[in-house]
Amino acid sequence: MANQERILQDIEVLRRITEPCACGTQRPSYTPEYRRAVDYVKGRMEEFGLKTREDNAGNLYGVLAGSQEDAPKILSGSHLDSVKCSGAYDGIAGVLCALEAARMVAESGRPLRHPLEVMGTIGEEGTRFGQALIGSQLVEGSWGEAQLDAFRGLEDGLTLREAMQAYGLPGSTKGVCRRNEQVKAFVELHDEQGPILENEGVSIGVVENIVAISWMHIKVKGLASHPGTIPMSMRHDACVGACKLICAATDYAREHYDGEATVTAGKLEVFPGNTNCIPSQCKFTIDIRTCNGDYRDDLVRFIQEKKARVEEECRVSIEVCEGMRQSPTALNPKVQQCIEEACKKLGYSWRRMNSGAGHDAMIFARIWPAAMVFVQSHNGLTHHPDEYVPPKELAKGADVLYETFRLLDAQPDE
Ligand code: HGY
Ligand code: MN
Ligand code: MN
Repeated sequence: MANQERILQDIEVLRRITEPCACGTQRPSYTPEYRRAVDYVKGRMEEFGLKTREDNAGNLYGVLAGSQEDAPKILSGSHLDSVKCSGAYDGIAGVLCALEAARMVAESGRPLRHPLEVMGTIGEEGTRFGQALIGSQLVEGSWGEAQLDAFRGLEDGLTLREAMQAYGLPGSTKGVCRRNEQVKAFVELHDEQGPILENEGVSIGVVENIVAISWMHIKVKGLASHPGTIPMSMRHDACVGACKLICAATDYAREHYDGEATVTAGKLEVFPGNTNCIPSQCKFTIDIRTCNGDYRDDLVRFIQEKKARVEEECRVSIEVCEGMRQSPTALNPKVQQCIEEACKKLGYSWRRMNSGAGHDAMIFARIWPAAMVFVQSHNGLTHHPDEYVPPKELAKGADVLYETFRLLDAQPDE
């Protein structure tokens, strides 16, 4: 069985590897703090005989050799970067539980036939560049050299290539893409980041689908003026325009898709930002999530149409750009079946469910048989310093990964 103390020890060390922030953990990609986290996990991998390497994107791999060297690989892991003011489990739990399962294989004296690779992906959250799932999309191959020059840090303006080079990488995608390799399965463990498992008293979530995601970047332009001299009917208030569009989009989603889709304005910047100045510009983001691609498209359409009405009503101009666009992803039924069998063998309660959060598995599912294991999130909290997975539930997740690897390993390769 998993050694929960080992996992917890690693969780607590990584919790403290953070850049200065208002609260919680903050570890953007390609930063000195990210480097320290990778070095720590690398060291823990090597303690148990995993052969470690980092690819040119900064993804970390720890490989436990199998008895049949040329067998397709089993990969498992998640991301090591975080959102701002994050908790200590998002992404990390998946890397550490995969590592614990690998340690269990190493300690069992019964090597798998298939090589087992523990992954720590980079750039999953989009915190630094406003583009998410960077490491996994460079491995999957839909992103490459072009993105290294196209993406710029939201705060420092460095291109992705420059940030990679400053981090000590060559600044090239050479050797990163693995889409043509023989992979048996990619299994990602993650905390559910919602309340369902805990509320139902169920330990494991077997994920069937991951939501479609659209990130809209919206800029409202008005006219800066004095707040005391311009009558309400003569203004070009960029902030009022932004708020009208945000409220219209969220009202529409609640009215038509409550429980099926979500619309969230997570970032909002008002310029010039003086109390005594009518804002001339307001930039904000809208995050759209739903397992139904048609609902997503309808919400994007609604925002585009509402923009025109708000422009007229508020006498502003509005630019709407759909930055990230991910399709809904159905995960691999056979690998899901293995996870269920593992739960039954262990006597752990489980249920099928969808993921409202995006994950690297949604990218790897394009090229490999991919599936996900959810463990409980206490009070459904995440992207929050108080994020918490009860230790015994975390250990159960590692046990399920271990048994899933054994079941996958016993299957003949196609
Ligand atoms: O945005 C997400 O769903 C994840 O936290 N990257
Ligand atoms: Mn996250
Ligand atoms: Mn995550």
